[in-house]
Amino acid sequence: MSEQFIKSKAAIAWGPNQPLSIEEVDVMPPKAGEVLVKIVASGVCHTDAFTLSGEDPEGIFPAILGHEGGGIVEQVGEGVTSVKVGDHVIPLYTPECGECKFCLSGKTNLCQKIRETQGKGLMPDGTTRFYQNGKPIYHYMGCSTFSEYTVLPEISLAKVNPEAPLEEVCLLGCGVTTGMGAVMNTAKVEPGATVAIFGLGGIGLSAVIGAKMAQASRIIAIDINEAKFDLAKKLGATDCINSANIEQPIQDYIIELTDGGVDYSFECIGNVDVMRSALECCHKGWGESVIIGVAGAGKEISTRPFQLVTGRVWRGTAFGGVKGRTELPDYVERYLNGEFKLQDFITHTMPLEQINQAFELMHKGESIRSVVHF
Ligand code: NAD
Ligand code: AHE
Ligand code: ZN
Ligand code: ZN
Repeated sequence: MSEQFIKSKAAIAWGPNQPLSIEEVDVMPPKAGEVLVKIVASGVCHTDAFTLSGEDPEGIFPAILGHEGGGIVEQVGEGVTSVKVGDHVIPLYTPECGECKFCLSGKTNLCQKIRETQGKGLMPDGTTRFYQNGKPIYHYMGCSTFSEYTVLPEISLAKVNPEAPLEEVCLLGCGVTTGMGAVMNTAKVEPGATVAIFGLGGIGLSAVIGAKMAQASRIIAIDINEAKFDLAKKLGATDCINSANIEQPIQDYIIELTDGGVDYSFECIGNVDVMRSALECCHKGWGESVIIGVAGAGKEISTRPFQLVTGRVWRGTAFGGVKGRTELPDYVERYLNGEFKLQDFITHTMPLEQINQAFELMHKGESIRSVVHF
């Protein structure tokens, strides 16, 4: 263990379903190709709660969660050329190396250069940069933004315009980019199309923004928490449905409402039953359903194959299909140009010390996004 570590305040997840514990950790300096980042703010995404719940097959403890951050480069390791001290950056859980088979394919944003070690909570060299009393603490999704200081591979950083407030554009590190990207990149919703969006958290509401931008003619927003409907309407939803109040299967209801089904649907919850409804509410012959929600270990999706034989398409998306290093800076520019707002999403802000409240608010359905600051 190097002696040159710095001290950092961090929220440690010691085990499944335990509250995060704010403690001091030792952060090792960045190795070759790595960057030390001072995190300014981080959103709390449902995926953080999912992993903390113990449902994530890749969940590993003790770990420092958080993957929706914004920060400033503090120190660079040997050979790092694309960022320098003082640059404003957004950590990427989907890196972009530009040279792996996936990056070179031009068909996906799922760079696999460091996926194996990232999934084990480690840096690409197979070790961690976080320790406490000499014992390792694991990284999370290659980001660990619930720490004042974190280390990331250079390929996992998008350099963004320093004029953008990191307390807001941190949301582009996951939720908002995922929802908008799913609509515009993955589904490529066209003007006039009809859209159904299941789940109106940070992801679903961002999909509503994407659908409005794509000039969808009808944006049907579905949730079981009606408190989400005002914002959904403000962002462009044309219909809001509380699926808990519908007697018939929600897919049948939507098919009736839309003369045969929607052109595109998006599942933004992580519920495999709703994933089925989302597929089956799509129009025969061409309707496409995009899975965004993350389902727990052991869960499987099902439908009658006839649904696909008759032309519906089932697909999924990670980070909205966005290539982080080359495309995310432009999302920040579009935000700065006023194309969409982020403040609408930030229902709560709090210091890191109160991060457990962010999880409570999410579970009670009272927040869209909580942003913790350092
Ligand atoms: P969230 O908790 O903020 O929102 C989920 C919403 O779904 C809530 O409004 C809730 O009321 C609603 N809901 C729950 N059960 C429902 C049901 N049966 N029918 C209708 N609505 C229901 O979560 P979020 O942060 O918006 O994340 C949503 C999902 O997307 C999570 O599974 C998360 O892990 C996943 N996610 C995936 C990606 C990706 O790249 N694929 C990125 C970010 C988040
Ligand atoms: N580790 C889980 C899967 C979790 C998952 O699907 N993560 C999404 C991002 S969610 C962001 O909030 C993702 O990008 N997946 C692609 C990838 O390579 O992880 C499991 O089931 O093992
Ligand atoms: Zn996320
Ligand atoms: Zn790659």
